[in-house]
Amino acid sequence: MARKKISLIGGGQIGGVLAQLCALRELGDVVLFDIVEGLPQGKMLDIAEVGPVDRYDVNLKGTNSYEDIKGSDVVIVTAGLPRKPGMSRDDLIEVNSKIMTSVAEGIKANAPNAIIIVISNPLDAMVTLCQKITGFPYNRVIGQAGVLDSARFASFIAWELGVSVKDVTAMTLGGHGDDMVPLVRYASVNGIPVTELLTQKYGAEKGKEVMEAMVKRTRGAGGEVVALLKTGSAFYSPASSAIAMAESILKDQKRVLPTCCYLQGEFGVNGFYVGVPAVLGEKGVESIIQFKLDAEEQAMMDKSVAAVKELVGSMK
Ligand code: TXD
Repeated sequence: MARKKISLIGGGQIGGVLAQLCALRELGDVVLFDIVEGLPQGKMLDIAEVGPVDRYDVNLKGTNSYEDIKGSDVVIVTAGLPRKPGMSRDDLIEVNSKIMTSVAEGIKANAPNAIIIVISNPLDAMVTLCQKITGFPYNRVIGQAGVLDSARFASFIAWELGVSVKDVTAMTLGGHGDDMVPLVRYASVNGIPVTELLTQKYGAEKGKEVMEAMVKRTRGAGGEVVALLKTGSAFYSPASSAIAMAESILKDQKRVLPTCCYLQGEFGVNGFYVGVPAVLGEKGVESIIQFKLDAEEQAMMDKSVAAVKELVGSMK
């Protein structure tokens, strides 16, 4: 089997962790691109020099030239500014739209067959723009938000119940904003409903309150990290989340992961990128998994989608 090639556009905080994770998992050869001279070269040299310790054997290259991304199977985009305390993701739209425009042009010209995973914020708008400019089919341009938002939700549940994070499944749908939709009804500990476990622990009323607090914390979890770091936003967790998606694509695993996908009628949404469960394989999004939302969930989804529409509409 030919070696896979992964290109990472943006060599900042998330880009560096992405490169290291690709190497540690030997997902393929890795190119790290940034406009800052020396930054991607320095990071890749640093990561390459520890191959003998971590025992990975992949080619790692830092570059300021888009030519080097030729032949990429997967391109992950983190180029763009992160939030500072007090900022919403949407505050980044103007500056990051300009960056995304040049990035998408670079990918289109040099890696026309790649599958693109966008991480840059505001996520739903940046994926939309990236697809528009590249003109790539929708199944090959997707965004990472849901894997991370879901992992945050699952973490809070595990900590609350005192059980292993390995045994909790939880999922969020919708946009990557404060109106995202954590799916309370389907959160489980190895299949046992979390709502039931919370009722056992606290009684029905207090159990509901505890769940509501976790939903609220999930929605604000990115901001919680920003407020602590003060100089940027989360980077380990978004990197690991995008790697789970990239790995499913590169190895054709067909994992079902919450993914920012272009919807054409699914969940009642038409013509917008929104987070939904998708099967990720060698073709990118191979299918979108639909199921019936109850009235409350649908109302939350509608609100989240409305926010995405407004955000996308605000792009010049
Ligand atoms: O889950 C998610 N989707 C996210 C998204 C979770 C957390 C943070 N998320 C967003 O990712 C965040 O709001 C930012 O928009 C991106 C990247 O975050 P990161 O923390 O990696 O930001 P850095 O460290 O500032 O890195 C950005 C890099 C930096 O090295 C710049 O020089 C580079 O982007 N940059 C460019 N690269 C290529 N081309 C252009 N034009 C360019 N402009 C800046």
